[in-house]
Amino acid sequence: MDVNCLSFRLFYRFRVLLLFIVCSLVVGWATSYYLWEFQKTKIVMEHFRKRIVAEQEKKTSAFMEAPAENSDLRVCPALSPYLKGSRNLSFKMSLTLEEVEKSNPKVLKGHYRPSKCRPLQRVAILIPHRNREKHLLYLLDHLHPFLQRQQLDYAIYIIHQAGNTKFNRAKLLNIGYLETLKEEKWDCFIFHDVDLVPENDFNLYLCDNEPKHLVVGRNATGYRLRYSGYFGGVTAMTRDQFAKVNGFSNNYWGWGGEDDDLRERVMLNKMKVVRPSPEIARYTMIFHKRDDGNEVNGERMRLLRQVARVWKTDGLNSCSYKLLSVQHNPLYINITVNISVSSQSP
Ligand code: UD2
Ligand code: MN
Repeated sequence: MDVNCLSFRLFYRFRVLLLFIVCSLVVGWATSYYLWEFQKTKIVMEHFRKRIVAEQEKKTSAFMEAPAENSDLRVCPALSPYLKGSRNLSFKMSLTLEEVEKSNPKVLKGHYRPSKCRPLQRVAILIPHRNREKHLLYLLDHLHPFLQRQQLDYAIYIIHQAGNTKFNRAKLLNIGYLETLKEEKWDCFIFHDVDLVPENDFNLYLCDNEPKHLVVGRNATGYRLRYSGYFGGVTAMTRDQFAKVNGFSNNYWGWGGEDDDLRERVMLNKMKVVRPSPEIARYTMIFHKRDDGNEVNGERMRLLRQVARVWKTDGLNSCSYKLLSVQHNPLYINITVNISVSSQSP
């Protein structure tokens, strides 16, 4: 073998060795990166878990007057063992109500209660609605499994505004509160937009010692709080907290202002708004345009200036409407109402 050939072979082996070392380094780096990311996720989840358990245990005492039935069962843990954390949501165009019903066999007439433990709060989810059937379907598809993983005793109510007159989100939610209390003595109310889907099941649909705002961030606003007093989208108030502020105002027709009005009422009653941490309180808002019949309310600024003067006489105690029907569907209870100005209390 001549010298040239020998040096070529050595050089070739050296290059193979070098390639091998580079590949090993890359594979090693990638593996350790993924292990580190995995470890980090585990640490973050554990951090959430500890913090929420501590917070929830502190609040539990306020709800020790537990529901009478199933009283032989132990109280559900402060944090359900079934939680999965943050998830990427997807919305299937072809989804049908039958499919969602099939995948939630334990929900009966819109209601679910865990069989293995006893939750300390009974939670009514109230959703104001008109002409948003697809959004409702997507929300039901995500919310039912989400709430079951949280081991809640809950029911989903849709408060449906009949007719084409201006939409009134706040009044529909007042009606939801009044009508659902005729069915059961709910402890906690979640006022919920139909198009907001929670991304992280550590965002507990339970009430606190103070009114709770559950939407810190959403996809459309870069997951940042829109402004410091923001109280829109999804909020949780106990039966007593909501009664204390006399509910929402009934006078906000069309888009905007009613959420700020509720916050004013909370402040006037010496309560404060609490929020879960921003990593948890994240939502996807299903894209939509402004609906016909929900045009911006030009009166909202004027109304907001008079909250302190009118809150005691405008709210739950002055909410007049005509109840048209209450239907118990498999996945939700549908309450249809006529709230046009001329309608009267039932
Ligand atoms: C914001 C608030 C919302 C409310 C509203 C002003 C967030 C995330 N949400 O929502 O809580 O304060 O501003 O009023 O900041 N709806 C129907 N049919 C209609 C119109 C409205 O079902 O024709 C219901 C539905 O549940 C919807 C909600 O009312 O999610 C709020 O209306 P929007 O989604 O049009 O208003 P948006 O997204 O600006
Ligand atoms: Mn919306």
